[in-house]
This record gives sequence, C-alpha cells and structure tokens, in this order.
Amino acid sequence: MAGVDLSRWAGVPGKKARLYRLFYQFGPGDGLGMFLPVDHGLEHGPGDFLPNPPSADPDYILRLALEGRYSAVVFQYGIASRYYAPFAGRIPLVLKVNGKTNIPPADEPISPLTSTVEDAVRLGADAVGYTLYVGSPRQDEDFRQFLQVRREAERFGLPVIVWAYPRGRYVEEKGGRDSLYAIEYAARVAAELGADLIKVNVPEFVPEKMARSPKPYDSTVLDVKEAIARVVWAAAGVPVLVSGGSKIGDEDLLARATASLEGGAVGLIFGRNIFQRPYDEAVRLSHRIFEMMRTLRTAGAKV
Ligand code: FBP
Repeated sequence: MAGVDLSRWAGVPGKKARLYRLFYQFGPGDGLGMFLPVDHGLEHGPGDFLPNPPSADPDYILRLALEGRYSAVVFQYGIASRYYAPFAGRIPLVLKVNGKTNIPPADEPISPLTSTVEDAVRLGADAVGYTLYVGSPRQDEDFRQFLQVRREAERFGLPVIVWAYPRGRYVEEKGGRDSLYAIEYAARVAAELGADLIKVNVPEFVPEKMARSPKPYDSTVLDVKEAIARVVWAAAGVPVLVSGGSKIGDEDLLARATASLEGGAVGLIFGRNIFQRPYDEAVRLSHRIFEMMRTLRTAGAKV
C-alpha cells in the first residue's frame, strides 16, 4: 500500500515540513493520515450533531482527536480561531478555507471563500482544505477562486487538500455525484489544478444511475478496493484521502477503510462516522482504524 512520499515536495520545504508533521509525526504515521473533519455545522447544519449532542462543542472534538490519535482536525475559521489555541502543537489543524450551507438548491453549487491561507498560517495550521465542485455550472468561478488559494498556499508553503467533489445538475445527468465517472474525473481535475492531496468519496455503482454515465463507465462495476485504485490512478501520483459519508456500522466502516487503503489511498477523513458515535465508542473505533492502518503498513513494508 501507498504512503505519502515526501520527496515529491523536496523543493518546497514549507510544504514538506508540514506534510511530515501530518503524515509522519502525528496519527498512524509512516506516510499515512487519519483526519477528523468537523465543518458539518456549516455544510449540513447543527442537525448533524443531534445523534450525539456533545459533539456540537469544538472542545469535545479536539479532545476526541487527541485521544483518538488523529493526524489532524479540520475546522472552519470561526471554530479554529476560538477553540484551537489550547491544543496548538498537540494536535495539527487543517483550516478549511471555503464552505457553504446546504440550504440553496444543489444544482449550481460553489463554495465561497471563508478565510485565507494567511489566516491558516497565523492559526498554526499545517494545511488548508478547499472544496472544488467539479462539473458545477459555476465551475469557471470555482477554478479562478482555487487558483487564488493555490497561489497563496505556494507563497506560504502550506499544502492544499482538495475536497474533489463532483456536484451540480450536469453531474447528475451523467450518472451522479457518486458515480465512478464523476469521482475519477474530479480527482483528475484536482490533480491537474495543483492539489497536494485529494479527498474523494467512495464511488457507488447504482445501475439506473450508471446507465447515464459515458462509456465505458455505464457498464463498469468495481468493488471498493478496485474503485479506489482507479481514482488513485486518475490522480496521477497526487495522494488520495477517502471520506466516510453518512454513518454506517463499525464493521462496514472498517471494511471500507481497509479496502480504500488496499486500493492505494494514503489516508482516511471520516467525520460523521466518528463524531456521531458516543465519545468512548468513537475513541475505540478510532483506535481500531489506527491499528488497522499500522498493521497494513507493516505488512506492506515486508513486501
Ligand atoms: P463525512 O465523513 O461526515 O462525510 O465528512 C466529510 C465531508 O467532506 C465534510 O468535510 C463535509 O462537511 C461533508 O463531508 C460534505 O458532504 P456533502 O458534500 O455530501 O454534503
């Protein structure tokens, strides 16, 4: 299995040092990452915290990230600027620099800027996160906005993690946001535009939706490991992180996580699947995922 190869950033010491912290000093290490993203209060509303009400408190999330042995937490600016200081240096931060609510219709999405790379540096973040809605009717605006973030990130030496999310009405016409066609394409676009890391959802193969995808995607059915391997291939060497999506059972989540890593992902970025569980259960599950990653890495190293 893969791990982040820092030699790719040999000429950019700022990015390399921060990626070293994220992928070698914290979390499972050895090139692998385990991230806890909690921007759902903005993206989906506080209803996402109702299954486990204490999770609405960012201090709770930071304690969970520390005890769960994560590589980093991911927050929006308002939360990071009020809650991160007591944890700075103890658990890395990824600052999400754009975001939106899910209240307007999802047919023409764009995620506007909510903070800057300079904010991220001041807060002590080790990377910034940017949601790119590939295929949206507003994609041209999104590309220009991303260009600005990518240039600032290069100037400050911060890695950019792109949430490569195919979205909008045209994507739905071609098989939907979870189709292999759309996710593979979004990962490639993120690589083409200069992402340092790419975050994707696991492709789904729903026959009625797939039928709307271009050939050969209309008839390609893969398991999780094979599907992630395809996305990793499309990403042209840019390391891939896999999202969790809505909450599923422990064993299903572990199976999906294992298959994703075996498919070549360098890490996991699970939000609801962790914080919607009661604290002790979330810590236990995080430790199981951590151990699974260490075991796979060790097995891989022997090959
Ligand atoms: P989950 O693991 O809970 O899916 O979180 C990952 C994430 O990318 C969050 O950062 C973000 O809030 C959310 O998913 C966006 O999901 P969607 O685009 O499906 O609304």
